[in-house]
Amino acid sequence: MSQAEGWSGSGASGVVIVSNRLPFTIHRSARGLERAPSAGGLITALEPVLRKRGGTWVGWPGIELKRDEEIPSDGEQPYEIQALRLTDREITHYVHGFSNRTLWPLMHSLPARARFDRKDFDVYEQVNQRFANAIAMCSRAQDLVWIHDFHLMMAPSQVRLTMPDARLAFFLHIPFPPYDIFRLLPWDRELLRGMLDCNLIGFHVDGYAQNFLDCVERRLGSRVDRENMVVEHGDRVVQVGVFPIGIAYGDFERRARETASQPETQSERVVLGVDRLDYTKGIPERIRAFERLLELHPRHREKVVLLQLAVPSRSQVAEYRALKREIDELVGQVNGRFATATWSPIRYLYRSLSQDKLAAIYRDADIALVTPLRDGMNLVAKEYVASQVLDPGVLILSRLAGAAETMREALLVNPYNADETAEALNRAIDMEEPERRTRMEALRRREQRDDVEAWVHAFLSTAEESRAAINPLSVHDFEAWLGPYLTRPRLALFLDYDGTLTEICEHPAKALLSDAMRKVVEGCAARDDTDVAVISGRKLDNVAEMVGHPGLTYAGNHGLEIRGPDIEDFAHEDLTHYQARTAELVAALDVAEVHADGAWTEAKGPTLTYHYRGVPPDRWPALIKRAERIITAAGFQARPAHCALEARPPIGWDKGRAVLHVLRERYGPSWSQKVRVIYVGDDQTDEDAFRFLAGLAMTFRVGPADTLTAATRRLPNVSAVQALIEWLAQRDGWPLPSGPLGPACRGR
Ligand code: GDG
Repeated sequence: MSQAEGWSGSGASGVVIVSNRLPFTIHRSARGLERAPSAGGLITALEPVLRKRGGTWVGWPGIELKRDEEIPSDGEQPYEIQALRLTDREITHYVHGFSNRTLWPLMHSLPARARFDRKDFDVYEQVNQRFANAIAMCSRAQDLVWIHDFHLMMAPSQVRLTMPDARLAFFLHIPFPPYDIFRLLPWDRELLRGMLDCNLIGFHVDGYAQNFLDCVERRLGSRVDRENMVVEHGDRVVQVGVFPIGIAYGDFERRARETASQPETQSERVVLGVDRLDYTKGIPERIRAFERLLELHPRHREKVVLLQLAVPSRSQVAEYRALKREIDELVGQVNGRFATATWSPIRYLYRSLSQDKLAAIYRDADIALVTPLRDGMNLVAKEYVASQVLDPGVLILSRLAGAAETMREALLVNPYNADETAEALNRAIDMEEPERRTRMEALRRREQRDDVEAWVHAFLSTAEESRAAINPLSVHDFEAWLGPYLTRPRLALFLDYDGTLTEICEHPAKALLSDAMRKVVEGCAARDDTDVAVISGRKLDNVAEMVGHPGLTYAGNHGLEIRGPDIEDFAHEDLTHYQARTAELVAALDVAEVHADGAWTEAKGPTLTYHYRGVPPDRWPALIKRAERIITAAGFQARPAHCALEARPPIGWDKGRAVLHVLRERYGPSWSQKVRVIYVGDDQTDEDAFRFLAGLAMTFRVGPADTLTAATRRLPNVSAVQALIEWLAQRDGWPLPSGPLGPACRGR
């Protein structure tokens, strides 16, 4: 038995399913609170799985419950339920706001419908945090936590904070749009980073996975290996996979065999549409295509009907109510135009049916017209196929549904093209039995084989087995990133010191340059087309001494003092003034006793660093707050750094401005035509340079991916920096080592 089969509620390791909605929805009625099955593809797919295997389901019951209201129990619940209560405000901003009005249209490549509202996003983040808390409460270390869909894209990071070793997996049920759509979201990087805190991320089709990888590479600067579908996220490697969802095929087939015909399908030939009432499903477009059929091929009048079933959905959102009105009117228009005394072309039902009835209707429909404008997968197409147990019908399927990637034997159409869809309908109505049978049998075989159990098994086996690894950083990566960029005669290479050229040490005096790093930096400096500058928060003399190479440019105190070949020595004009004031600041910090338990201050002339690395982490927030207050009161700016606070003069000067100063001094005002710039740093203070140099340089942020960066790319650690500098030292003309560079570039 594989590990995946071993996941069950009773076993040592279980599965915790997390989705916005629980598999049931609570309704208030005269009899009190009642349960009803939830609608939608995710629930239809996963509920039978948990029913069979056991485990826990974390989600929201779909209603704001009063404090004293308990969820009615269902005697035969074969798995645990962890119900999350959402307030009215959370429902407004998290469900109807960010999930339904921002992400849903954007992810379906309909950005004009998307609304971007900071408040909605903030509440989305808070509710994701609440889900993360609920997950932490009900899962054990060995469980697999499987988070579902766009409502919960940030929950993984929040789980990771409290359970660093949790086994987290994510599946997106809707499309992942191309880069130029996803980047429209003001918080796109936050969501990408949220997902990347999982070990495995699954999509329905390869196109969505590729779009995701594009966004990760271009928006986060992470290293991506497309061949193996893995992403380097700080010191972790994340597996991305393609898992096209299936349906409970056997269930549908059985229902279709056992349920009697329904009145809705007992007369003319039936073209069937079944959807949640949603603008992505293309219902108005479908009605127009059917109208077009009746215009182009009048012989079908009085012989064919369009039976459209629409399940009420998101009716709290104004756009969905408007869509309902649009469909009502359209149905009225078409029926008004073509109806005769004995025939109406469109039969429209706005309600939910039982699965048995649905299966019987699928079975008896001659044609399924499944034409979403965009759809992650679309289960209706698959359910129709599974229900074709008698005379086989014809499936017409939108090319823009994920299902079209595999259901090639369907008649594929562009849902925006009414003429094309009308012609496909005409062809389907006339299709002879042998062709219908051939197409349907092929479709049925595939759906039977790739059913929902197979999907769950494939996903869980990958989650269990995958020990995602990424090829070590190699010359090919640097060639791809920097080859096209290094097109000027000279290169100016700016390097931060602590955490970039050396590991961060307990005490700054211990952060010595390794021989190997020294060798590659010197290799770069020895080239007559490359100028190296080291730019640090240390004092100028100190950083120059630590590196110890006379030919380099050095910038100390975050660039307040600069010295180097071909530039006049520079000291910012306010240096002396602030030098005097740092002494007062040291005294103020002393008085406030923020030095207790191993914190200490390092006065560096006009700036000061307050180091709290030696203090137990639970005391950090209070100490930081106190130190920040004192620093600000003394007229300095308090800026976060690595386990430290920097007190800097508020004079609008930072590492970014210092870099520009060096470039102008050394190469003149038109420096950008002569020189290419690379900047490598690991610290928050380097972010000033990354922001300043955006579009003007290639920038690298070193270290774990636990914060956002403005840098172009990320490097995981100091070894990777060494490999980069080695590549730069040996570039063009020099013999390049093949394969991995330097020592192992993986995390230490
Ligand atoms: C999301 C993605 C992806 C419909 N009417 C009734 C009813 N339904 C059921 C169907 C089907 C489900 O609703 C709809 O599933 P879809 O896949 O078509 O669409 P979404 O709800 O948008 O689902 C989608 C899916 O997640 C899974 O990953 O395929 O792309 O958007 O199962 O049968 N069920 C009942 N009565 C109805 O009247 N009982």
